[in-house]
Amino acid sequence: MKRFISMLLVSVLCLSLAACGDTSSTKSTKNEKLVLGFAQIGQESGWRDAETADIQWYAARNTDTVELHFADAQQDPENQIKAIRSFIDMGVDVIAFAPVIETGWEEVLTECKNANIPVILVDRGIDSGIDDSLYTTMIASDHVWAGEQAAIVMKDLIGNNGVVVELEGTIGASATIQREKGFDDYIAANCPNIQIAARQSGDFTRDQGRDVMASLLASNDHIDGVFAHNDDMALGAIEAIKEAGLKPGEDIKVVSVDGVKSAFEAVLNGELNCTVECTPLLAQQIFDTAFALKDGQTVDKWIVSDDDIYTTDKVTQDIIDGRTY
Ligand code: GYE
Repeated sequence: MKRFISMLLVSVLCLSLAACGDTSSTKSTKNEKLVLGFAQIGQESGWRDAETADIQWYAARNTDTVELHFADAQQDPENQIKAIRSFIDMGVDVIAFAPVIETGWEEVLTECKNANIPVILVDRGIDSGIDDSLYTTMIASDHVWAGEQAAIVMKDLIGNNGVVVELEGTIGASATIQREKGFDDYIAANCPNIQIAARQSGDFTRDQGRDVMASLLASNDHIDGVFAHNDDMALGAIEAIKEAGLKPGEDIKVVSVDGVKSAFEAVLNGELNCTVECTPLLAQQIFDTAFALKDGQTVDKWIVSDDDIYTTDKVTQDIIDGRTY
């Protein structure tokens, strides 16, 4: 079984490498397969890797009906724009991408529209000021909801009183802006005795989560709670809290968003108090939607994920064992 899985992984890798290097036109010369161009953000988090694996795994299992062209933008929106332009040149049926940041997309999305190629935004949105006819649909979690849920849990954990710091994701990303809005608005409206003492970006990475938390611990006399905009930064913050001689989950409460397996393990061992789920398993919806769009069907403007909240009372070893990412 292990051997089978590793062979499949190799073929997924080959497929994605072949896809990256392929700039030839496929639509006009090939068959009735769905040709999808996907411009991924990068590999900043375990969550991102899970999303990529899910998409590539789906494509590898469905080579008879699907042709995936996958590009990794290495966290640079300019690389995503280049990838999207190369998908337009290839004449793909549908373009999907996870916008690194919210702004800067008008020009390239206008080019997609002029080429009659539907666009699916995946897991992050674009600035609401942009003409929304420039994309067809968005498949993503409700990040404002996640921020609000994190605030509600934090309020309960610290007894509606204390000092909280916030580890922000990538500056300018919708996931950052909306999680922060959900969290901050809830605290401002409901928790007059909770002070948000600092907000600093850890760019959704574990290393920066650890470094930023270490400096916040050094510059603040007392911290009751940390809200990390993703699990990787929370896991980094947990390391920093331990290095400072404190107990994460007890001395400092830790709440984050994503719900990856390593975060569940930290919830089970008491170091992380809660992770609000944001599912990265979007491949089925992405491809179903792309098939519908190729077929000329109309789809909802926002296909919202169904996510859950995982606190200590909810995470069991069985749940962890059942988590694939
Ligand atoms: O939470 C984070 C990732 O855009 C929803 O990006 C996604 C976020 C996710 O790097 O871990």
